[in-house]
Amino acid sequence: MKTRLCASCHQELQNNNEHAIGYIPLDFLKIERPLFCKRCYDIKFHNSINDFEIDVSYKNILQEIKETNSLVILIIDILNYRSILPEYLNTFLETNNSILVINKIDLLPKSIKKEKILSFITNTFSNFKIQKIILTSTMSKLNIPEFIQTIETFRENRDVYLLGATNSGKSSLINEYIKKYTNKTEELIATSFYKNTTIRLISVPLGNNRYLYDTPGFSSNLSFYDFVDLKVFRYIVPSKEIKPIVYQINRSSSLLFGNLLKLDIITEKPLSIVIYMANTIKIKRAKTDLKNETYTNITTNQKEIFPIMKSAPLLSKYSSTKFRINKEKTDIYLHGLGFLTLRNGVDSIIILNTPYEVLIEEVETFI
Ligand SMILES: Nc1nc2c(ncn2[C@@H]2O[C@H](COP(=O)(O)OP(=O)(O)OP(=O)(O)O)[C@@H](O)[C@H]2O)c(=O)[nH]1
Ligand SMILES: [Mg+2]
Repeated sequence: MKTRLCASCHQELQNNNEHAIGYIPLDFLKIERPLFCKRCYDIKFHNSINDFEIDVSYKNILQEIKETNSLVILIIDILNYRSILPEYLNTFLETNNSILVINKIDLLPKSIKKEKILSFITNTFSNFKIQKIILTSTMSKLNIPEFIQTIETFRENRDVYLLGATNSGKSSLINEYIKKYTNKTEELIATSFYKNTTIRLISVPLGNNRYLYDTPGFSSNLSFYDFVDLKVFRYIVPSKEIKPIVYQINRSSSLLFGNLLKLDIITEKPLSIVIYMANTIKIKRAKTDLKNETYTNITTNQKEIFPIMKSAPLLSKYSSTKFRINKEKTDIYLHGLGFLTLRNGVDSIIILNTPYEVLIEEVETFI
């Protein structure tokens, strides 16, 4: 039988091993129209995903990029901005010209000015060789023509690679590019609200034997994205514009965000805390000194708290990050979960307890 490729992930279709990539039931292989492997079919039509190992080495991809002098476009999810910087990429960015695309801008409240986001990102990446920064959204179609034009302008007859953390929107952005040149929806790459959707390199022909490459997203091990399971993942990534929630805190207390975050606030005077996170996360006030058992009971038994990672360790094993607030307005960014703005909290102490060692940092304000 002749070799056929999945129309979405471009993997060779096979019907020998149901647990390997490219699997398709035999009967489908006989059909003479574009076909999807079972994994892509399930992603596209059932919104469900089969976990497979990522099938590439980033070191090899970066080596290939260097050798071919290809154009690199880094896709950054605005809610997970530092996750593009695993160690090896860090060194790469210091020496190679790249373009930064800050995607999912539609998730931020409209009141946040684009200029502020741009200046925040420009400062954050000021040590790297960046040729251009674009803010995009494939949802609200923000700057999509500019994104496509940037590829055309900067590629100079070279290959182009889109790199970035998982779920940043690489495949969705490439689909915007494909849509400009074809109206065949079956050629679009599979995307999903899960992590690790793309598991191998996918090449889109640009003509003249040049290609636009979609790559599997990488893990940085500093984001909630890298630690939570697929079920919880889809609830911590907002699906629409975040509606900030304001809490007034008058005395020492805690806020529980599912069992992903216990926020202890030690305050002398009233403090206002604005929470920018997926509105699917249910927050509950609680006492600060919870015993393991009480915390476990609250986070397993109560319907008003969500989402819950079943495999989370005991509360006493959570990692804690402490901030003493010394400004009238302070922004704290929790990678992959969202951010907080604290107002009037000078001298308050904030302790963020999480089941995983994620990166939590005070950032230059962009709100
Ligand atoms: N709100 C919003 N969601 C987006 C945007 N771009 C992509 N998404 C969604 O984000 C999710 C991930 O998109 P993908 O294109 O699959 O992301 P990816 O970077 O290819 O992910 P991996 O293949 O896992 O590395 C999907 O549910 C997309 O619909 C955007 O601009 N705004
Ligand atoms: Mg992808």
